Amino acid sequence: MAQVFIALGANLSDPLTTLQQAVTTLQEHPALRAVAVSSFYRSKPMGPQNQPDYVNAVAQFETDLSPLALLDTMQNIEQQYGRQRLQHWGPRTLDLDILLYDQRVIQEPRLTIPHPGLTVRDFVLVPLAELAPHLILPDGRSINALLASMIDHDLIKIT
Ligand code: ROI
Repeated sequence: MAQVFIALGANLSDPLTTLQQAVTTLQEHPALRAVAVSSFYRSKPMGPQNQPDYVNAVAQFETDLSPLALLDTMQNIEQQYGRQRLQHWGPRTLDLDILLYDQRVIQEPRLTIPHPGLTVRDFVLVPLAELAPHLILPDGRSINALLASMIDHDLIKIT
């Protein structure tokens, strides 16, 4: 089974409830075995500032799905929650990003793993470090070194 980390984010129509429900949907999915879920955090929008604050979390699973089948599964769940891609880097009902799939490096038109935002987004690194404090990325960098290089965390733990 592959070890995978999924980032969850939402900033429209009660994002905390959306994220809690999305975690349940993932945990109950027959192709995923739930391992752990991080705390939930409120974060300032990265990108355009004229949108609501986000709620973010990271969840860890084991799965036999291939990376692309896992991506399809995540996109199906996003659709189920009414995800609309209205504008690039704009607000979203639910965003599910595959951060890591074992130590695989994947560069395909539909899928880049590790997720390119992972190393620069505090709202991903902080919850990921909660679950995997000793994690080393495929390129050899440690999550601790990445966290230390972030100047301030504009994050508030909410649950
Ligand atoms: N900003 C925050 N704080 N959290 C997100 O999940 C998030 N997702 C995005 C963009 C628009 C880049 N900004 C975000 O896709």
